[in-house]
Amino acid sequence: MKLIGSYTSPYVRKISVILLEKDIPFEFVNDPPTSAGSKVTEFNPLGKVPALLTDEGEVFYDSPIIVQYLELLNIAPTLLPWEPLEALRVKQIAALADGVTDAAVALVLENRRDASQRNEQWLIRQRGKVLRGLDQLEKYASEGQRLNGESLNVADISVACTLGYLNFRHIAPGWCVERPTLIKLVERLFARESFARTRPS
Ligand SMILES: N[C@@H](CCC(=O)N[C@@H](CS)C(=O)NCC(=O)O)C(=O)O
Repeated sequence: MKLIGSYTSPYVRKISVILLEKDIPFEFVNDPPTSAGSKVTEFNPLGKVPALLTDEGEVFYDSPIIVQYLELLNIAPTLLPWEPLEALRVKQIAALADGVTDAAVALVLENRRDASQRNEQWLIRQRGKVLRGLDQLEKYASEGQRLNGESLNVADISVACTLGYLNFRHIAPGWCVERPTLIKLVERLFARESFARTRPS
């Protein structure tokens, strides 16, 4: 199995963490999609990473689809509840975390533009998504059921990758203020080998 990605992408990190947690052997192909000569479009017409190439030659993208594929392999530990509606609720939290990442990526890209060309309304809109998303994630984490529960799941991994990305790119640097449960969650997860081995440098 090959994981096509880049070391700094939080979506790619999510898949790497899941592969490591499940102890599935894989080859990491570092191919930042925006670099000259990238071959990512050969695997994903959208030109985005992650893309997963199976040993049978099939390609899966984007990250929630890859997560679903890896769960279908029935390799322990299972990272979604067995009951379909409960699994959907966990996936919704993972989607919320991905949405916060999407907004954070949009902020990073907009901030790279010349200050005179930045769209302030757009920046405010993206910051709103990040902050409201984090507030909702803090609520889920405090409930301790579908996020921050007893056994590791896809929502935990997605949220930790999102928060790792916020730290890495210095987006919403005060996110931990008044979000104590999220802090505890990421401290616990960042201590795992799967997260230590995939930390963006
Ligand atoms: N929804 C996608 C998002 C993937 C994504 O946006 N990846 C970024 C890297 S962080 C990318 O490949 N960007 C290149 C581009 O948008 O052309 C997923 O979950 O896989």
